[in-house]
Amino acid sequence: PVQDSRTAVVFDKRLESHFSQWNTAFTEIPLRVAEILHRCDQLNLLERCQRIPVREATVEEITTHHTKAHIDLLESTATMDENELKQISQKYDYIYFHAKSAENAKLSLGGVIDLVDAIVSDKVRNGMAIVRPPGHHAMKEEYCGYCYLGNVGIATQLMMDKYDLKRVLILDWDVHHGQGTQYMFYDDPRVLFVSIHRYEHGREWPHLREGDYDFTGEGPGKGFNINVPLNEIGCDNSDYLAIIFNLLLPIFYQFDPELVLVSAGYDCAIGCPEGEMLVSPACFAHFVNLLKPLAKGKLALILEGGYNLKSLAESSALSLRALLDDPTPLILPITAPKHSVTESILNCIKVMHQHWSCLQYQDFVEPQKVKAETYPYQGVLHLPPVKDVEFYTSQNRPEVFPLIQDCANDITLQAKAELNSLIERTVQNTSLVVPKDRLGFVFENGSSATILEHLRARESWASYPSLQDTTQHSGSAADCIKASMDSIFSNEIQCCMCCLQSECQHPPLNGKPLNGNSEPSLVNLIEHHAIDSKSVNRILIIDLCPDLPSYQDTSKDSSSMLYISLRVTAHEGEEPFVSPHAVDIPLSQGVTSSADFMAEFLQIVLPIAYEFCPELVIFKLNDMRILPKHMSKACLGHLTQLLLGLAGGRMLLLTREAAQTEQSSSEDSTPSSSSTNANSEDKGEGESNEKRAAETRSDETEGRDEDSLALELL
Ligand code: X5A
Ligand code: ZN
Repeated sequence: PVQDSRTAVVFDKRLESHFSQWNTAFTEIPLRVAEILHRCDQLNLLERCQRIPVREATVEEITTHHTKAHIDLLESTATMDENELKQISQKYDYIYFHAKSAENAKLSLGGVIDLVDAIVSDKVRNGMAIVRPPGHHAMKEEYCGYCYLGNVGIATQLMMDKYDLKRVLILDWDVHHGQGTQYMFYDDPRVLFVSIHRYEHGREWPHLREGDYDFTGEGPGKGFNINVPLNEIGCDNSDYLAIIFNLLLPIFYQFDPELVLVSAGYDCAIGCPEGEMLVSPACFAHFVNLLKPLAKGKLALILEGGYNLKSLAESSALSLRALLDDPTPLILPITAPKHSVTESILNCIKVMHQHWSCLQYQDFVEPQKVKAETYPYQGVLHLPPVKDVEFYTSQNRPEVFPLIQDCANDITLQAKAELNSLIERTVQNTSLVVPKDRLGFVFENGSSATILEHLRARESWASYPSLQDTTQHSGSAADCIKASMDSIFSNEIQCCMCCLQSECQHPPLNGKPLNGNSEPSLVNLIEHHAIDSKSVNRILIIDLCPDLPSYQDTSKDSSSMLYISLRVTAHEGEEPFVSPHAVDIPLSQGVTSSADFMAEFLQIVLPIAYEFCPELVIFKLNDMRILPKHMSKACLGHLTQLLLGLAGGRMLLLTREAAQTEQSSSEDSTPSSSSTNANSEDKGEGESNEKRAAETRSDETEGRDEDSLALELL
């Protein structure tokens, strides 16, 4: 591992010692972390990370959540004989004790604390704890569900105490409800706890009434606990992304966390018999990519569950790779979420809309009535449930996904083979080519030197070795665009910024020439240079339109192109234009803040883009000066970062140099009153996109030239 890497990993051989000696149904086994490490090593990821050593958590640390009796009992198991271990294990729900359990639990927690501390104190940017035992089911004085100590909850509490953090986001994507963490912060508004879990109206373990969507927190913490119950198995990428786009991301952006912790259980990944869900390993890289712009990139993934070794290892490795900023692997186009998932999203919006103004326009939503009798259990569960309710078995379970359904204990060999080949097929793109350089620049002939000077003035200039090379390509606007596409599709660079003088006519699909009549139009260029000559199948054009063009349907409708215009102003009474090839959404009041913009982007643009599944994204920024004064450049940085999740990160960013530089008059909407606060106040210098996005904010307040701001976006 390299010492100065900005991504940290935590792992330790000692965490492979405790296991269940009697009950092989307890699948929380040492091989889990061993397999993850093996896969990460195969992909050469560990050597690119900084390793943070594990150490045992102290009594003081542990008692921020647990009682002294809880630790004492745990520690006493270290010297118990087999019989005693067996007996005490039986007192708890889904727990085994081993002579090494106490040590492993303390090491796991200690490692998590040190990782999170390193991130908060800016020693590293982000990281992953590949540790066991997990922690999110551990309660104040009760071991539960393979968990002894509340790793994520305790780390959160300690960081809030030590660094006076005011907003921490915990996203628990483990397929089980993280009740231990939920209880810990149920009345604390500083912690936004979000759990997406298999629920089946209470039929799924741990069968808690408080795992449902209507448990939203209490007292000052009301609105800061979000449960997204999945009421059927077989939920896939589309279901999870629908939840993230429609419900979670808007809230995350409004919450504006200072730190993001993920209870990263991979038991929702395809093939895991606990979750019986279908999330593909590559999709976790997208989850990470969607979270990275938050909290200035301060993001820690902490391993919880995940019991199919193959998909656990692949999913974890791809998550780590996303932390390292490798291009996000392509996933299949998303489709409509399941009906039951839509229902859960709407129910969550209904109970959350009063707490989160970003959801308020969805006032009309009518939730499904909660039927009390569908909940088999009430209150907190202390012992394994008496099975007096109808549980799903392989016999009576609704037909959701036959293959996965077969993944129960009675799985046949053939079904197992089919399942494995399905996993194999979803394990895609791990050998995805990483371009030589991440970013290139081209300048149209005659561009003033201003942009270049601004770039050279930056400390981060040195981290772009491609700059000098690609500037040699400069020529006409068309030459620039062609050169960018060549470099991108030959994997020389991942994305490229084109600084043009010519106006890329809007809308591009009407075929107007780029610059007078001597150059082809943008759409012609794309058609000839990418779609025809490089057989690119789908290109997404996102056009940030400053003014009021009405969309003219093109003579050359091409299903290879989708054109989305983000209209920042609109004529009165103007209707949205939607065709298979174009989406033009004029906001009736015009965009007045980053909040409007993020709402439109997260809930309309991103889902459409993920359904379209482009192989190249063209982000057309136009003349930056015309953007409304309430939309911050930091917001643009976030959009860029989010769009980079598409098309394997292949992006062409077209920006037009302003004819004359003007002083920026932009002011952000005040964080407290705006419904989305996508801004960062950090002025730190760094290599991360998030950092650069953050920098745009400080530039803005300093009143730097508008055209230089465009360059911060990658
Ligand atoms: C951390 C975790 C699962 C307990 C399984 C209960 N625990 N069936 O995934
Ligand atoms: Zn789990």
